[in-house]
Amino acid sequence: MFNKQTVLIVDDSPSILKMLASCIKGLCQMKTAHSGRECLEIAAQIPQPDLILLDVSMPEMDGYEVCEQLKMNPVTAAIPVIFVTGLQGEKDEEKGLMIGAVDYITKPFRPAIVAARVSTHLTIKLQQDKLNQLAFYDQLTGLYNRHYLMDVAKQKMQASQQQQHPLWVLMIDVDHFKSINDNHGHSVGDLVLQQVGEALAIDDETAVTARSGGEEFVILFDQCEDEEAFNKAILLLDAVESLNPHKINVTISIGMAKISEQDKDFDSLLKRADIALYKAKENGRNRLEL
Ligand code: GH3
Ligand code: MG
Ligand code: MG
Ligand code: MG
Repeated sequence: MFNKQTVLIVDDSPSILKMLASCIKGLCQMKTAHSGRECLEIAAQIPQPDLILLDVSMPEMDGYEVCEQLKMNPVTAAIPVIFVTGLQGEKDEEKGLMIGAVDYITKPFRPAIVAARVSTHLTIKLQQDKLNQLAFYDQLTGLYNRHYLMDVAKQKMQASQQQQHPLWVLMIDVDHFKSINDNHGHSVGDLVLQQVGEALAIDDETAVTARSGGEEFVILFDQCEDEEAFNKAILLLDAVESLNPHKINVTISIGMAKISEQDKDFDSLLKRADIALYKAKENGRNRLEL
């Protein structure tokens, strides 16, 4: 789950880039950037760097400005930054740390010190990533968990109300899942949940899929008109029905609700999706209801 970490080294001097790279060789993978602008670009690309070694004195945009921009952008704000700079004044270091850098190394640097500090901050970053993984993701399916869903749902709901675009919520429950467990065992049940999770994980920027608990999933469709929302939901019914893990017939029921003016909070939208899900179960399962 956690790949080898990557450090982005940023300096306008090619020889310093080379020296820094040789200091941390073996600790991590490396990328390089020769300017602030290039750094901002690479930092936002997936897979993102785990740490940035940032020069201060560079033409066009200096390292302080680069760091400020990294910290202002939610996409890059969590990447730790270490300044590596010829500026040795107390005020320079103070400024670097005040704008959010985790460390400050002065040139000329000692290779062993660079390696030790990079290693420390990579360890902290790895621990942070593991905590985030536990806090926001479901460990069985790799989907988002209920906690993350509730956070993101609040934000999406606000944006939907402000910008007047539709938001859909789908509440999804595996049909007769208890009998799958009873007939095939709990570990096969777990495997079924993993496969259902994969089938529900829509690769689409406007969709968020979460396992909300047990054999229940919630999907948000953002900025999605009615017809598109129904079509996508029908594809999900089909995708799950065609899984057939261990030749077991698996189906889901879906309750759908669209945001309306009466929804004061996400719970009220979720409640309507839940009522629709209950209807889908009552009407025979393997179907969707509104
Ligand atoms: P319905 O069609 O009405 O939804 O019936 P159902 O059998 O799916 O519903 P019920 O709520 O009776 O059973 C859900 C079962 O899901 C009971 C519980 O033991 C099982 N379950 C919950 N979480 C997990 C899990 O993580 N792994 C496995 N294998 N089973 C789980
Ligand atoms: Mg420079
Ligand atoms: Mg259930
Ligand atoms: Mg069920």
